[in-house]
Amino acid sequence: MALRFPPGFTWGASTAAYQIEGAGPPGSRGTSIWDTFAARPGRVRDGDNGDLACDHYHRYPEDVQLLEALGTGAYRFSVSWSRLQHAGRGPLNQRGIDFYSRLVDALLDRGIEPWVTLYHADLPQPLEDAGGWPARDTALRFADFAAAVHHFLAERVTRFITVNEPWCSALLGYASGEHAPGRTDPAAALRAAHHLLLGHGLALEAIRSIAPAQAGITLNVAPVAAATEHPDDADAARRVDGLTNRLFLDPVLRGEYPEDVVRDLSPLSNFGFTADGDLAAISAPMDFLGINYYAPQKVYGTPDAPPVEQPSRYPGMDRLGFHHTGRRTAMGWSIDASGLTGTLTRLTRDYPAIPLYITENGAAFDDEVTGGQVLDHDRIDYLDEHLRAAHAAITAGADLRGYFVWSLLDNFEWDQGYSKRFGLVHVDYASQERIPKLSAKWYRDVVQANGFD
Ligand code: IFM
Repeated sequence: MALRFPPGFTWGASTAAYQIEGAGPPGSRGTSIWDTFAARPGRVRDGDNGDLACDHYHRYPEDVQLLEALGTGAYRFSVSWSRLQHAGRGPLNQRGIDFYSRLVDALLDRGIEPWVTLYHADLPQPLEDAGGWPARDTALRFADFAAAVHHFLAERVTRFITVNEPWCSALLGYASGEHAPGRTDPAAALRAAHHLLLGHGLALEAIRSIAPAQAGITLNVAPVAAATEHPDDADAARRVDGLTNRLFLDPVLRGEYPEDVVRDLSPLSNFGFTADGDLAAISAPMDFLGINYYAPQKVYGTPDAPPVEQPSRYPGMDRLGFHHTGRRTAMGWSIDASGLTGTLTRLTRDYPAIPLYITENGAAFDDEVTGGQVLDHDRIDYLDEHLRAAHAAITAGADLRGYFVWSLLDNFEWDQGYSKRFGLVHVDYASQERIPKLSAKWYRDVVQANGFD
């Protein structure tokens, strides 16, 4: 069925610094927690790391041309904190400023609006050594960094995302240890979550003090359902929804932590890390909320739950089963676009009056290059279904203003290294050749039509 998005709808593609840039010339980037983590045996699949990645540092002109060919009016990328401040504090490094200036200018020359994410997973290692996100000072350092970045970009960039997916940085980084810095300390993970949110609030204030900007945070929001009607499963679903979604949405959009989640977590923490004024800073009005959507989750909490599929990411919940059913991506994640409609309508109902952007949505598949082509019909199907689901939410009243595909390029998928390919553009990591996949051509047509015929 033909379908059109609202006039002025933003179309874009997303990436993140550590996942694509590579280190660049020797000495041009400080060490981040991902460099350290990737150097530890067994932490990243196949021993991969971000030393070269897509070598975007050198190849950004070609990547900007790929974006131009897609026809998207927007590009979301992150700035590397450890490139701009090797130690996570002090004046910005000139080589880093020059790199991002060149990138921003190249985008603006082609009429592509830069959407800059200020923090996307790559904390400078010296700040981790000083306590990392569980330490309050990291939030203050981040606000200084955000102000300095806005200072040099202010005349060219007006769209900022403060923090990407604080859930991942806090809970995968400090509770389950699947992501850098690889700590397994649930109480520290809760402090990290609070300080990531505080960093967001302080950064918002700092960047607005420099020049007007449109700014928001990006949260990974996922629908969580009980696997059965058993009360233990229902309670597990409530708790996981609390820890995945409401622990972040409520402070940002309501200025409070959800009571039931605070109660659940009381054996681990009394939330004494929340100082006077923190929640006011965290809930300062934003211009938009960014949503990263990939898959719904089904949760078991019964004693006879199927075995846990991963180390516990949920502080205070050690026995927990997750199931992904039906069609899945190469990540093993369920494909269920109705979860996106549900997420957007839930946000509209429970947290009204905030414009929404899907800042990431996409899927990894085991793409094959045949005769110089990648015919990724499975990715096209995934994107098609999710865009239709997003459109259904708009029809139902969601104030959705834009959509960014994850990702422009195949890239370093964190603990999965280069084994998972999310890009619209295939990257041959040995030669660094880029091949736009069939999905890139498909997306170009969607962008051009502002929908589907
Ligand atoms: O690659 C990541 C990205 O860095 C953050 N959101 C999820 C993507 C896929 O896992």
